[in-house]
Amino acid sequence: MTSVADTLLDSDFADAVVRGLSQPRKVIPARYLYDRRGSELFEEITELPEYYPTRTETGLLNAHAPEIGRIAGTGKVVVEFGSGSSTKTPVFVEALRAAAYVPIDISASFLRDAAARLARMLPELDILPVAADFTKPIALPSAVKGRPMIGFFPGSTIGNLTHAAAVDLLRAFRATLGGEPWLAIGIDLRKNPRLIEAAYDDSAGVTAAFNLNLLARINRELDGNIPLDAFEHRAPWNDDLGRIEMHLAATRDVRFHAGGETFSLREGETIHTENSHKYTIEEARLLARAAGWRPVRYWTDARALFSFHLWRG
Ligand code: AVJ
Repeated sequence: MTSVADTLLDSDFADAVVRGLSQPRKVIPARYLYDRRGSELFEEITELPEYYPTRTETGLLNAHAPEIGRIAGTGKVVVEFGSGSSTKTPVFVEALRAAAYVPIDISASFLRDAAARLARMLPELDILPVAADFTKPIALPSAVKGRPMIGFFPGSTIGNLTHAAAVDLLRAFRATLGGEPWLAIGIDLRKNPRLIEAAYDDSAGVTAAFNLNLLARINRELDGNIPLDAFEHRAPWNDDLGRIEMHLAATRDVRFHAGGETFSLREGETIHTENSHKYTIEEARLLARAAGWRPVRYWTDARALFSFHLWRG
């Protein structure tokens, strides 16, 4: 079933793909990896042995969510940006004794399922889902406007953005939340690049399938004829920019059409599909300040793989 929101997002997708594949260096914004299939594959990634972020962050939340509640105060509206399957949500909304929960996600169908699952787990909780691209300004449901808010942005999703775009997004969160908001945010840390590369190119090939699903999505939704066997997944660490990148590399010269246009790639040419920036603790705190947030506290695991921060607007 296609909702109004899905339809609007589809035309965005067509524009982004045609524009991105027309560049000298081909690129498609990472958020389009997360259609229903992509969101499912991402959930599988979070359980891979090599993918340390999710289980490390979950450990941090289990250990420290009550303390976050004590510092920020309970009874607030929890607004989750890019909620996905909302798996980290119960521990957070319970520790915060949330007055209401507003999950925001780009995948409308995934959002509906996740909200329904959460409603069964936490029947008392007032859940108000919003299907939207949170990189754009969002009007929150009128039922929660003007109430004290805490943003919840786990998973190091902030790492998808360049530093400049991250600052803009974190400023936009302050505007969306209004008043004197708090933000609880997970940020993946810089570490041995070999560990990071393994996390983004797992031995079971799930991350490769996640990346290649973007081409399958183009074929499905934009009437494309991309030969998937002419592309392979690559995940190189970019040390200058402090990020792991995902690319789809052509394994031979290839020509296809999509969204009513024709495109070609030479062997070895890539489509850049995602960045995942890694921060030091100091860089994470500078990011907060650059976006007008005040860092209040942070927590890391014993191996310093991942960090979770509490900021105040
Ligand atoms: C959802 C953006 C946090 O960067 O680790 C995982 C996405 N891509 N493996 C990340 C992702 C490939 C993930 N984020």
